[in-house]
Amino acid sequence: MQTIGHGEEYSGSIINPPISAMSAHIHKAGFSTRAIHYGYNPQDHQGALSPPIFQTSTFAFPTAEYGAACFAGEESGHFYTRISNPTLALLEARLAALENAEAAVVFGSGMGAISATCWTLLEPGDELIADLTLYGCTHALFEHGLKKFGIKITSIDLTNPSALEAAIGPRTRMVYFETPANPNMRLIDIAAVGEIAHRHGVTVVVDSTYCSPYLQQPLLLGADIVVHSATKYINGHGDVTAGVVATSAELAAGIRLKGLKDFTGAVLSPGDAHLILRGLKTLAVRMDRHCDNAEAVAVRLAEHPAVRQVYYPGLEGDPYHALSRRQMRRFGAMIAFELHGGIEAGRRFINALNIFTRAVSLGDTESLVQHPASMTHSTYTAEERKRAMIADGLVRLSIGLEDRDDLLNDIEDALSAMGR
Ligand code: 3LM
Repeated sequence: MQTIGHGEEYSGSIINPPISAMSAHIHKAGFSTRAIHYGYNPQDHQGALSPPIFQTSTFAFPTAEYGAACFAGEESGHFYTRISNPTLALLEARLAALENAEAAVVFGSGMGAISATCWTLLEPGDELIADLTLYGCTHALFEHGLKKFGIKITSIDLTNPSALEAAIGPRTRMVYFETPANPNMRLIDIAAVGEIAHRHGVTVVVDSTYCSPYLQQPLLLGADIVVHSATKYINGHGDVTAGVVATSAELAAGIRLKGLKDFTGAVLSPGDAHLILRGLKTLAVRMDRHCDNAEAVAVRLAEHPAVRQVYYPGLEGDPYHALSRRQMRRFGAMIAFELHGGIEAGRRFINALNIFTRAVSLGDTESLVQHPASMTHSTYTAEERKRAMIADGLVRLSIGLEDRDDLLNDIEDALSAMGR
């Protein structure tokens, strides 16, 4: 039973009215086949190859009784886009299929997805245990938002999962982490954390933005909820902000009816959902090319005498190399590194690049470069950054889809120019 008014109940059928019948062969198909076909049959839409965009905020009720039944949860039709919409429902079904989830809910941003999840599942007095390193705005949501409303935030080093056993208390409800972590590329063992958390009835939330569903599927490893900034690889073209939560049908229904509908209102535009559906079709080929380029860049940086340290799990000497081989399909395309000359050298390097674009965000076709301490992670105090292991001199690269040699040459040239 689910109600759209003030009712608390949301078990039973999720508000995701049936979309095109999904034939079993698509459900079991490979990743790209699902990314291209899942949940859509052109014959249901006058043969249109590309799914129509239902660019509407509201839906007409045939009768007053039908409208009331929708609000009472007795009818499953779409009736307001902040709750559900056919274009959003298709994207949700497709993303759920790619994450091996029962259901997904999409949002107008990654922060919308994360806040809706937290506001839905946590109560004042509850404890959230988070890893030491988080994306800057997630850190701000936890430290400045949730804390203000009586939720206890405990930060521990989850790269050592046994620390979790000791940290869990009677009010611990959620453990939250990114893997790989933005920006310092620490990796966390999802299965090991999940095993400990579940022994204590604690919900495991993984932000898998750096991987996209192509490189890592946390639910298969034991996580309960996976969140993404779909602004990044999932869309992949730098023209949309979006987020997604993929989880069980029951949790997704709660996050939709509370976190999305009432607590954040962070709804995604149907037009943007359409762009993401288009981006998803090439996710696998894009990710493979991102990874090919990043592997070459990481090796080149690691060999360069001006470079003090490269953080990339694909490098054999990286402390997370073995774990990345276990839980990721490939090593991803985010690289962090420090130069011997520290922050000043880092700034000179960033300013000397020509093909890399100086911009925050990640996962786009364009290679991007930014300075976490003064940009994405400037929500941390200097002291907090130290604890989170975000060095002041750290430079972050999001490796794009340009020709590999052009990227390598741009980096070589910038490293040489920096010394002059
Ligand atoms: C960034 N990150 O440049 P949106 N989770 C992770 C993220 O990296 C992000 C979000 C959630 C960056 C954005 S910084 C002002 C630009 C791991 C975003 C939040 O709300 O869709 O931006 O997702 O690292």
